[in-house]
Amino acid sequence: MSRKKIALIGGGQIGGTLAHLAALKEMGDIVLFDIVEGLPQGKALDLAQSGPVDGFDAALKGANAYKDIEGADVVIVTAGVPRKPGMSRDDLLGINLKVMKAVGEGIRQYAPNAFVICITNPLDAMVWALQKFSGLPTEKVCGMAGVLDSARFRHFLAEEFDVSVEDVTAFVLGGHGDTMVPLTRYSAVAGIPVPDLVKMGWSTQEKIDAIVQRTRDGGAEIVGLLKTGSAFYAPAASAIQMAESYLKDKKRLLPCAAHLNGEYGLSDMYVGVPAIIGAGGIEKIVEIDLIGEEKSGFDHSVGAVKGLVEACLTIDSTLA
Ligand code: A3D
Repeated sequence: MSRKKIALIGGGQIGGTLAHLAALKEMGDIVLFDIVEGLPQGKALDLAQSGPVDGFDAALKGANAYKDIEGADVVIVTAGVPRKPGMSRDDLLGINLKVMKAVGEGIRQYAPNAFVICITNPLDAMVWALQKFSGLPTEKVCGMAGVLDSARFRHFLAEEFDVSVEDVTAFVLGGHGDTMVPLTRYSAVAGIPVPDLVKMGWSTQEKIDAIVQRTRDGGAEIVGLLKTGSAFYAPAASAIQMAESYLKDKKRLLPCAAHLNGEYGLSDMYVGVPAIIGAGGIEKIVEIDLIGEEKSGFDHSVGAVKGLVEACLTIDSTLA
């Protein structure tokens, strides 16, 4: 059996970390693509030279031509620009939309059977545009944001409750922006919902509210500290989890930006929802009950994503 092929479009901070994780996990042979000459080649060579030390067998190749991604099983897209302090994710729309066009055309030509995971921001609008530009089936194109936002929520909850992160599950849905919706009712420690833990005196509602807000601001907190770019370790780990679920047909139920056509009352939209990822790509979208502030928060977030999609349509009418 030959190895799987993983193509990483964008060889920057997240792209390089993705390549490292994919190699360590022996997920397959890896092609790191970037428009900057030398950057992906240099990173690929450096990573390949860590193979004898870490004991992994994977071919790593840097590339500046789309032909090199030919036949990829998984494509993870981070091409574009990240935000700097003071910028919102939405400020990246114009420049990253052009990048999605080039990337989508490259995937259409050379990797039409791949499972594609987009990470480029503003996420929900960029994955929507990438699916259109690539022409791939909607169930084979999704966006990574919910796994990361939920991981941030899980980390803060684990710290608050002083328990292992492994025992904390959490859901953050909606668009990947200031309007994202961390759902405390669907978040738990070993199955005990967070609202019950508050009643049991493990924390207070005020502290949980502060954690919810810190989760929403999780990306900005890191941008403020780094000053030169945005988070990359946790975003890369999150996309790798999604890719593994596809390659190993694990059927993990993960929050991700999935194409909705009727689900949650929305049509032709990408937004963060719980979905099962298996060998068929996004195999099932799980419609959970949202009540009160959960529902209004989700609707508000969907409204923000719709605004970004409209902005894409204004910039590029071929998307209509
Ligand atoms: P960075 O380190 O700048 O890497 C981006 C790479 O893309 C650079 O090496 C560029 O040369 C390359 N690039 C630019 N244009 C093209 C093109 N047309 N074709 C191929 N490569 C190109 O950024 P990063 O890795 O830190 O972040 C990448 C993206 O992920 C940004 O848009 C971030 O905002 C986004 N991001 C999303 C999340 C989510 O949770 C959704 C989290 C963190 C970052």
